[in-house]
Amino acid sequence: MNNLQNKTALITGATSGIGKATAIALAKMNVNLILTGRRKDRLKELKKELLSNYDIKINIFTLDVTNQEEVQKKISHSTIKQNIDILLNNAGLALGMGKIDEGDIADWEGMIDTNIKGLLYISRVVIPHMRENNKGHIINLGSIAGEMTYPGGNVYCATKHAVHALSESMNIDLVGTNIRVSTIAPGAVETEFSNVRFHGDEQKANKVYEGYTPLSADDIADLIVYILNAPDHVNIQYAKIMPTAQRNPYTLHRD
Ligand code: NDP
Ligand code: 8X3
Repeated sequence: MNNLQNKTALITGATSGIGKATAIALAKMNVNLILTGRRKDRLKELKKELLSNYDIKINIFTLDVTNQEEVQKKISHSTIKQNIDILLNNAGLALGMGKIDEGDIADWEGMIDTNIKGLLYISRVVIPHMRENNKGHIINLGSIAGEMTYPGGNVYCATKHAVHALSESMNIDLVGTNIRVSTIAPGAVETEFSNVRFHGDEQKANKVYEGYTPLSADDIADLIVYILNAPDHVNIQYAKIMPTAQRNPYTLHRD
């Protein structure tokens, strides 16, 4: 069953990891794509790859979700905003793992600006059109860090707690419409996430995934497609997905 055929999805952070894997998975379902992120070369490469394999429409443009003016200008373009059936609020990052009294203020601001404010800026532009059309599906990338904090997780965990709260709020504020809102809360997924968190320190990043099989970006994309493809009367509001080796942020079995 493919309920997604010919729909259009806007993905933030489509240049890597979960966003990129979901773009590929949705292309396979015949979904037209609006792919965004800051790295233009990666967007171009992905568009080329997808167009050579799938008969869909793809629009790409660079977008920094922390820049409210840019978000407003680029997403407000009428041909873009009127056609969005699916919004994947995926762009996000962790920066650093310092204790609360040692944290880098620029890192804190980067996480708050991207994970909370960026998600809000995009949603504020897209949701009014979904309401006008009385249809749509918003998927927000939360995390197990949005349920439970862990040492050094402080501000990142706070931003993901905020994402969970905003997702719940979206569902409440959109009651009476056909717009569905889903939060995905993954455990460890091997992407560029840890390289970004440790500011490019490969050794530290690789250690995060040592001794067990982490989730892959494709595992999350599969879940996202399942949630989006559910019949219109089914709203999967919250989905937590973990590697089998991990049961919560602290409880992780390494060989
Ligand atoms: P990646 O680092 O692989 O991908 C992050 C994506 O976000 C990139 O495409 C990046 O694109 C984009 N991005 C970052 N900052 C901005 C910005 N200011 N404006 C626009 N795009 C931005 O990590 P993941 O795929 O793992 O992360 C995706 C989401 O999943 C994040 O919200 C993360 O918090 C969440 N998550 C990840 C988990 C994990 O273990 N990996 C677990 C739970 C949740 P570009 O740099 O080109 O702008
Ligand atoms: C990413 C998962 O546990 O590193 O959100 O915070 S974790």
